[in-house]
Amino acid sequence: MKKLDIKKLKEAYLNIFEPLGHTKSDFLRLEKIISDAIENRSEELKIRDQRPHDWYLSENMIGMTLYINLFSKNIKSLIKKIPYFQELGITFIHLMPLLKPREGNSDGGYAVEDYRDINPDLGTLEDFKNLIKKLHEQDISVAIDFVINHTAKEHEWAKKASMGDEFYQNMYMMYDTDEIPKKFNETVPEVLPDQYPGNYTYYDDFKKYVYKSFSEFQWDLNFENPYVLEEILSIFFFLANLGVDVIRLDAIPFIWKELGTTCRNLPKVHEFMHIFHLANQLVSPSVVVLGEAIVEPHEIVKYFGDDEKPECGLLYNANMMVNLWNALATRDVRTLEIDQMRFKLPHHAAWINYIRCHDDIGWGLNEDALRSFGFDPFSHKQFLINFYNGSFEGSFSKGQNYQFNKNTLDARTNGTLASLSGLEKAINENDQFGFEESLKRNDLLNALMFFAPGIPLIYSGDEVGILNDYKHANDPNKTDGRWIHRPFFPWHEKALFKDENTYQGHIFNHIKRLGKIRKNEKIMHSSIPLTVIPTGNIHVYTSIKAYGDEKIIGLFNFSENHQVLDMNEFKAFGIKGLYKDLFQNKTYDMNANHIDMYPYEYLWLKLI
Ligand code: OTU
Repeated sequence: MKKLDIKKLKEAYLNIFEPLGHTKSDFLRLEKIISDAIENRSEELKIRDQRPHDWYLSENMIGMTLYINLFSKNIKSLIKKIPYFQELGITFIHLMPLLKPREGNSDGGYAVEDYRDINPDLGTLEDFKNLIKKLHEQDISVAIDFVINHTAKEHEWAKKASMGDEFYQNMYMMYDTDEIPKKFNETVPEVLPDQYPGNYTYYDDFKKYVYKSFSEFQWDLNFENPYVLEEILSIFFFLANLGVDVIRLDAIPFIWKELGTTCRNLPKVHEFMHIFHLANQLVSPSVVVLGEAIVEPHEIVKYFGDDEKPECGLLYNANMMVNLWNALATRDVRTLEIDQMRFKLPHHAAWINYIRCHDDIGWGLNEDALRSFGFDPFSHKQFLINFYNGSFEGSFSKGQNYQFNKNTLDARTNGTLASLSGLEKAINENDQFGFEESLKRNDLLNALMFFAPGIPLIYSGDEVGILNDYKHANDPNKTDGRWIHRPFFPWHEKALFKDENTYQGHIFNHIKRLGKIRKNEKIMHSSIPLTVIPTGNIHVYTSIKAYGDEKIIGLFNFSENHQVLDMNEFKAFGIKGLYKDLFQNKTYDMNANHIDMYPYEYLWLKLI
């Protein structure tokens, strides 16, 4: 084992656990777990570990996220779909929760009953290992979820705890009286105020109050207990040793709780993330930790850590996701311009860029920025909620409110990319102009997602313009509103994917082209940040990526009107001479006085 790394790990461990009364001898148990995991790592994976440590920063990375059962039924049949991924240029697949969930409603698999087994509806561990092998053979890397904040209340530990076993009760946060739980409720915001208000549940059969952040059946683990970390890390290595390339740690901001706080993003969470990084380096150094932290913009970026103290390798760029929708509704790109995508990140870090995912859109905009542009954050959020649920006059969107709070009027938004950006409404109203505009909006958002530094991640179905599914609630396990944007994949429309005259084919082929062009340009490597060019036009997001002698300018018109950009600002950035649009091969003379842009047009201009 690398001595230096184990020393660092020990320090990080003792930082957390020494004040809680644990000692160096407790650390020996963790050391043993690590040496066992190293031993269990196959020779094949050890060879895979030798690939460049920053493999996931490559411009080659194009991601897709999908539920196996919704996409292809099960793991075996997913293998048959590999050619589909190849045709689209996908090189990275995030498989939504596939470990054995509780029966019935499992929050889409985020309530796990057994982390060491596969959901029997999807297949077996052997099937899964075989799938990984097949994907690796085609240079497609694989991410899976690891839900570390909570287990299902049917997990073996939880069952033992509810039968009175104290050791297992200590794995969770359980209380005899409601004194402490009530105090938590005073400062901890609710995630699911609609269905599961509050942060605890009382169980009469075993007379305990149990802490839960999400649903009643998802019990939070107690990270103050070193045995929890040991179990969690040994499962992490179990998953890594199956051959997965990326492990998505779910809901990380929630794992550490302290009375009197919001129990989100506390400093200790970062200590734990650093521990994950160090332990991973020891056992499975080519595996990447993807942190799921959908929190305020300035809190998200902290989960990368820094070069000295790295944490996650990948994070969701939730800030950009929200700003994209904001820009589309307002036709104003100013919040996008101060987005996180322009930051130079630590060497090990990259964003996952996405337009929407399996979850709702939470309107976590940068409030200071909004105020500085003259928007009142509260009323602006109300505008966005109503714009995207379609009730705002002139809206093109067909989303739905999620977790609407009638006291605060707060809500989040559900809907597929196509339905949110106008396609569903246009089809319903037989509106040809709206239809064409909605495709342009779709293309624009995808083009910016592919241009931004980081890995573009498509939610399966959005590449063929999938619309909202209003039938989900007929399934008693799918009453949660987020199922509206998690429909079955429309294989019955497959013939249309190749026909550019259909919306399915139009979007599909556009994504294919974006991927091809991106993969061809070294400058699309995730380590290369972009710089915003302040053109004075608030409708066009204008930015440049530069690397050595290479330059690419990205221009994205978020309005339905023609726009004219004054070239003076460009000159201040040393931009002159001829540039070629990578999509239409059209040449642009940057010595001219202005550039004209069509409604919703985007350009990737490369210096020639
Ligand atoms: C995650 O989301 C998953 O993505 C959800 O699908 C799960 O339901 C949930 O965890 C529980 O496992 O609040 O509304 O900052 O925003 O963890 C979604 C992180 C969520 C949270 C996020 C959570």
